[in-house]
Amino acid sequence: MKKRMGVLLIMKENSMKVMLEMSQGSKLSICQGDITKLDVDCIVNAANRSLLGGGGVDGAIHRAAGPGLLQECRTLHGCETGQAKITKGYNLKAAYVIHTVGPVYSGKPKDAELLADCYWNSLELAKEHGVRSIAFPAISTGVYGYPLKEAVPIAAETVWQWMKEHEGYAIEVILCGFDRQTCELYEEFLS
Ligand code: AR6
Repeated sequence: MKKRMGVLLIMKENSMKVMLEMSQGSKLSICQGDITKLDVDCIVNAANRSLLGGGGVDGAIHRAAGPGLLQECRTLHGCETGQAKITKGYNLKAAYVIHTVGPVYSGKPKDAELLADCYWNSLELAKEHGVRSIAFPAISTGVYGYPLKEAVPIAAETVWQWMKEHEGYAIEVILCGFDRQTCELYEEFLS
């Protein structure tokens, strides 16, 4: 992927921009806004190991999905860092929520491995459930302190690598940035 600077000026809330496409219909898009509002088969939650809710995007997803989500999460008995578990979406437009646990940033090489695992394992689980459109928040870049400039290339590269390795499986993957800066970094990286 070539890097190009300063491409994105302003993206409207929840507007989608296709960045990369494959011949059989798979797309990698970016979107700025609230992930809970997206009309996709599945949204990914940046959860913690308890899977029992929290702040940030986790809190927003639980609020939007309603109490059924927490009830189902209680039956999952947590999740290890880098792994992923799936639930229904309850009051969300999305039929499914995949809960993955990003690393707390420590500055060690293991962080990048675990962050990549979150994207990869979420996509594997999505495919097992026949998901054809999935949106990711920028995992670990909030409370867990992963620097955006380091997290963005890992997210984009892992997702694109997975899509290339599963070329026969048509899927739209959306990298959803809550703020403009996140989207600008995705766009610069993917352009
Ligand atoms: N839609 C899209 N992205 C969002 C939204 C939203 N509604 N809200 C926040 N973000 P964070 P983490 C972005 O802190 O760093 C929770 O308490 C946000 O701007 O939600 O993986 C969990 O329970 C940031 O770019 O998740 C864990 O304890 C990104 O989502 C812990 O936080 C991730 O920020 C996980 O920390």
